[in-house]
Amino acid sequence: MSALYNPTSTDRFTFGLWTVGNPGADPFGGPVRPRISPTDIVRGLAKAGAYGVNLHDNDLVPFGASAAEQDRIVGEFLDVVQSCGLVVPMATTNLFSHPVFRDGAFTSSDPKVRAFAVRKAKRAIDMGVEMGAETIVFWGGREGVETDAARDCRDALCWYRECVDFLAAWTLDQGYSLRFALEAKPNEPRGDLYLPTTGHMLHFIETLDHRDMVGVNPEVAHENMSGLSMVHAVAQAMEVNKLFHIDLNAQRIGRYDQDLRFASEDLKGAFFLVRLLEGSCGRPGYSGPLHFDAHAYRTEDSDGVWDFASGCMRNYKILAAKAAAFDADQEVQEILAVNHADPDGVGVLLKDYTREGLRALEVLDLDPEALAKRGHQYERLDQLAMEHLFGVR
Ligand code: DIG
Ligand code: MN
Ligand code: MN
Repeated sequence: MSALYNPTSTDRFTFGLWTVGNPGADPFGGPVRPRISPTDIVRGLAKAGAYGVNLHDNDLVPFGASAAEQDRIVGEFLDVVQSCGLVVPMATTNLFSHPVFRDGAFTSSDPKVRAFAVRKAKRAIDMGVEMGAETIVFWGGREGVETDAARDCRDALCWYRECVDFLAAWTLDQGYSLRFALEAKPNEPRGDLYLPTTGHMLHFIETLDHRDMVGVNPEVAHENMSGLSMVHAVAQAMEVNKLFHIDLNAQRIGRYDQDLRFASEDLKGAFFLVRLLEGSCGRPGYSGPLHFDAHAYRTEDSDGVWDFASGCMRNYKILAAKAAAFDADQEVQEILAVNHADPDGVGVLLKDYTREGLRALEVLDLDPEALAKRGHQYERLDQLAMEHLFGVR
């Protein structure tokens, strides 16, 4: 394989402890690989060329550990992170594994469970700050129902908002300069999860007290699971400056959350996503960590796990090079220029309403039959993208 696409720490690639540390268990079978310790994961990621490592609180510190135990574990971990030259850009809280959260954490009908969840999240945020994290992700893996008889969804949303607002206010009160990134998922492990897509999250954020410090963490698999476009979800978040983090992986439509190696499915979707993140058509890209929330096939042994990690990073770099070549392609630029042309300056009429603009709009010579006859050369344009992807252009 060409060394041209070997990752380096300047590429901002990160992995969660739970990704390369995934032992391969699934609902139908137990683990197939020996567990890797967090410190060995850090060493392996550094060797693989990653920039950073992320974690849930309980990926590192056992549930219910004492403060002294947590301090010891975190201290040892940070020593290795620093000696390996990695960083911890993101931290998150596991509010989905322990049975206490079986009917939700922030949306549990039991206020004592909600209080416990907020207290656990506070402790995880403190730990994240100690590690230098700049972003706290919240994935509401248990925030949902199997039956809507359980509670009114409006109550759930109200409790969700209360908990996020409380944690945001506490974070500011602590003087932490953190941002929260909310991660959507349409279902699994609950029958229906609240706030199932990035679009839902973007609206929810606008209802929060401290909305400026809250953004989204879209995941490829989670948008694709509901048949939606990750490219459009990310673009909508970027347009309003709310892409605070991103979970990169791959997914086949109509299946459980596969969390596959990045770009190993829907290659064209991954291509246009990387093109968006790298900046295209003169627009700025995304400058945050490129996080792979994915894991190796259950068929893989321990060596295969590192093949998986390398493949995630290499695929991103290969697609970034192909996206740059596509945007530099003279024929691509010509087709886009023709399609976006506005020789009569009509577009500006619709930017801001004025009565003068209205009068100009009313007298425009707009012939729908003639407009309907225009071809767009999208078949040629998409074929050009495909030929860049095939490596024949
Ligand atoms: C699942 O896609 C979620 C959890 O793994 C974690 O809370 C979050 C972090 O990226 N993604
Ligand atoms: Mn996932
Ligand atoms: Mn995720």
